[in-house]
Amino acid sequence: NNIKTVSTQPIDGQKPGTSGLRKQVPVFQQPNYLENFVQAIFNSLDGYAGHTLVVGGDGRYYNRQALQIILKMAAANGFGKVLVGQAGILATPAASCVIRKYNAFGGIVLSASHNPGGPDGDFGIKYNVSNGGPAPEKVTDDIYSHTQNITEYKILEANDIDLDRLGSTQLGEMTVEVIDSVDDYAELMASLFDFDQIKTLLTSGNFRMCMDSMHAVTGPYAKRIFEGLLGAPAGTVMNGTPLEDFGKGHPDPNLVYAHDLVEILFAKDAPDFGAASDGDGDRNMILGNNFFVTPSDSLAVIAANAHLVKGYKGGLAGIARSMPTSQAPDLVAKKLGIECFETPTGWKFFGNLLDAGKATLCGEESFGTGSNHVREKDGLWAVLFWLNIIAVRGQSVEEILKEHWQTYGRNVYSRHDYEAVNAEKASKLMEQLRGALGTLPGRTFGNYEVQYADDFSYTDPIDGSISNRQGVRIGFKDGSRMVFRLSGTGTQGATLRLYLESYEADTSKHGEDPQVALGELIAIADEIAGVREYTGMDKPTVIT
Ligand code: VG1
Ligand code: CO
Repeated sequence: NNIKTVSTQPIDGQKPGTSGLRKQVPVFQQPNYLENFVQAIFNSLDGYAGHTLVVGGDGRYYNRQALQIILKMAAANGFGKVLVGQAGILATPAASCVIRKYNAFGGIVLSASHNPGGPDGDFGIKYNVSNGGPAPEKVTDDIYSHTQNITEYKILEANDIDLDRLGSTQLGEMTVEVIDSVDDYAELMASLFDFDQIKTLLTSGNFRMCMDSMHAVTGPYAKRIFEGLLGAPAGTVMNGTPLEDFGKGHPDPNLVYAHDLVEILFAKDAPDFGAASDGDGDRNMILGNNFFVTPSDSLAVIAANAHLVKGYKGGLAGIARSMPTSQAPDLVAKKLGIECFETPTGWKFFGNLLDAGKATLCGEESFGTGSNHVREKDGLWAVLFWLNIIAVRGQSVEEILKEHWQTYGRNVYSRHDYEAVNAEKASKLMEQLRGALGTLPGRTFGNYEVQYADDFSYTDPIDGSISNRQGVRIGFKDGSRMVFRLSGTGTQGATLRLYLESYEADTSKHGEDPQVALGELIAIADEIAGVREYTGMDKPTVIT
């Protein structure tokens, strides 16, 4: 047969981060770089012979080439079948949906999410397990150790597969089936949300929405769902054609990078609702007319209103949020009498809680929200959830938020990112901070007295696995918090993330700009950690 065994050597630095292996495209294009990592994934797996693998990506530069390599390697390594999205496209939540629906053994998702794409941009690859979610740390650690010991990889010598034509083809002993990228996902959405009610809202003539797909993967999904199934006017989806370089943009749905949408929603005659998603479709930003919804608040509002939505009428088992996410969801959980779990950053930590039926909704401050319908965060799901809530309540985004704050108080929140910092200096900042933890409790800074200071450690309540050093948190007597951690998704230098939160019960202060409300905490963070000194920057690169 045509299976070729190629000898190779370990390549340094193939350690998966918060969400898979992400590097600049030229790094992935080095001889054997991708092949080594893919073989390491396969070497770490047991019992997949004859089973199904799902593959697809966000359509960025190098997606198609990488897919051809992965298909031939999957065939050479004994998979029975591969399901691949048409044109190589599968949004991350859609890949999760497909893995679950067809009981696949696992999946490979090609994406560097919100990082820019193109020949000089980033590329990424991650492995998802049979529940449809990102591989847990135990698996990613195992993959990493295989990359350090690899000696050969297997690949089938064959012609490339036509990824644009739907249907099945034989690749050696393995079947490749090119599937419609949207069908299964759209069907799942229709099962969770009241499409008739949302359609009535979108076609009523007095509700306007705008969805920015940022030239990234959700274009075809958003067009089919909003403009097709839900009857929104053509043009509702902007930047809706996936491009290999995302139109040279930075497909990160926040107030800085989703500027096209922000301009429209913060104009005088703005539409009622705006949303954006990221490169691979798992993040979302929700905007109202001249109004921004903080992701942590979005999770809290979704939880508080879940009983209004078809797929969640039965109630929530629990909520889970990442540690740096604000405590707004905790307040909703308390009122509902359900548990709110606090996990490390990264969606892989939600998998066990979802599988065990302990949590129904999950979210992160980084514009990620999702539920037990798949095992990834899901951008368009969040947009549909909001539309469904609006359709039922008949209120504006701003009204919904203000009522929410009236009921629960407001968790004023902001994240400050310092990007492309010298990696050594960033580690030094974290080290000195860790060293000072013991000295902080009891100390007073201005109006704030430190109650606790620690480096977050998480014990998974389901399998007992422990993850240490997940971020330094400093909590104050009045409930305010700050968290420091280094990003695990960047590809250049280090990114320092500073997360700030304070609680405001006084309704008359709910309109205040978070940067003002958090002003003193921001100054204290600098005093404690020496942010400006170590980063050499006097202000953050991005504020969300
Ligand atoms: C960031 C976010 C984290 C998110 C991760 C993957 O990680 O902070 O909340 O889960 O990106 O999201 P980090 O380590 O850079 O802080 V995505 O949409 O990039 O897959
Ligand atoms: Co993403």
